[in-house]
Amino acid sequence: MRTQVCIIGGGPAGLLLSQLLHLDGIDSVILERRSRDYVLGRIRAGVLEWGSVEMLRKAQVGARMEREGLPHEGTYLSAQNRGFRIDFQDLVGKKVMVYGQTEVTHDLYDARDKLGGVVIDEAEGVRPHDLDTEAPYVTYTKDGTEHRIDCDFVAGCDGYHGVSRQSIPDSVLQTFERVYPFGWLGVLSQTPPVSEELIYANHERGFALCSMRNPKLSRYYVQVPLDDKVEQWSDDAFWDELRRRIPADAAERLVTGPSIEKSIAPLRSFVAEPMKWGRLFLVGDAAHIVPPTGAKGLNLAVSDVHYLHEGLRAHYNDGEPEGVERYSERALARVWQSERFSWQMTSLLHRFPDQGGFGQRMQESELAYLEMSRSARTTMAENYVGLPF
Ligand code: FAS
Ligand code: PHB
Repeated sequence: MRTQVCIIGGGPAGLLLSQLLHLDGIDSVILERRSRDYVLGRIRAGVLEWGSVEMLRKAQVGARMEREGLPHEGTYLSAQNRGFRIDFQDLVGKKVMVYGQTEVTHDLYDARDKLGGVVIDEAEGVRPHDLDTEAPYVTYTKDGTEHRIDCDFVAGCDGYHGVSRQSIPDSVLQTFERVYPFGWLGVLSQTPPVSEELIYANHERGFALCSMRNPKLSRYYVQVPLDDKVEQWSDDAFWDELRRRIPADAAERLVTGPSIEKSIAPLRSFVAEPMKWGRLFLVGDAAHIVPPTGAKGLNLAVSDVHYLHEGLRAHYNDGEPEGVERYSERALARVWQSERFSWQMTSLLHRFPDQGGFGQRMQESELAYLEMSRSARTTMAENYVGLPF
């Protein structure tokens, strides 16, 4: 088989890139390790920057998001039992869209099917070859038969544990990492959200987040020690801990119910440089990870797709090589801005084992300054809604 762009990974990055390339007449094939049901069953991100909303519209994937998504013009932060609002619309004239990654992935798969996109799932042993030549190719096994795809470029959209980043020689690859000494215990429940907008809560017992997927489906998180196991947390224990950490008025309104999904995710900041080597591009989680505090993970995957799609379109349709050649430089500039913001939000809102009383007071005073200072809230809003591409 031959294609112009071979995409490894059928998550949001791979699917969105394939869809945008298709609309520009550039053919691609997606190789996905898991089954479609498995990919569609993952519960992950919940907030889209408006730039991501516009990218999904551009990809002709925005219709259900427009109908079912929840535009949010602000968010709440809280500390010491007091909440205050960051008014995105008033401060920076922008908003975000609450629409789950699960739904985005569903919509992308539907769009690829509608246009006859080629997504090969349950592809095993995917391996890119000759990436440092002008004739790369990718091999994989499906139903016991080995296959080869010849291509012009390989897009590594295969996430943090994928094969693409490992294909860049150690002598070339540089990585930067910070692992946080805690995780997030997340619960999905078919209950009405406690608040119209999200609540990010700083508390001396640890961070908590009140989010949602729709008016009948809530998503909550509490910070837990790294060695906690999800089995240790009954639903009642989770709800009791969440109530302790959010403002009393919200705690009183909280409607609890059985968890329909409950899991613990570790938190890390991670970046691999460069995001291009030979004919290989790293895209999304294959190149970087952010702690979910700033709601940037999925949005950074969309950001990379923006730069790579623009570069490949100029290469194929205009004979312009610059976008492809400068992909890594351009994508990384925005990656590091999101890494900075996600690290700052995580440092501000979580309880660190060694921070002591002084550290807690520093966090509380920074939150108090955010509440009193319009310019501080404007900075927070500008970063949260997403910096320009
Ligand atoms: P993905 O990991 O989504 O997709 C990669 C795909 O490649 C997967 O389908 C995988 O099966 C496939 N793959 C891997 N190796 C392969 C191989 N060798 N061959 C073929 N296919 C292969 N972000 C937020 O903004 N907010 C959140 O709340 C949030 N919560 C998260 C919770 C968890 C548990 C995790 C893991 C991530 C969370 N994220 C969150 C980040 C997440 O949303 C990612 O940023 C987003 O999925 C990135 O999309 P992709 O880059 O497409 O990577
Ligand atoms: C979510 O709804 O899953 C969510 C929202 C905002 C975040 C992280 C996760 O910062």
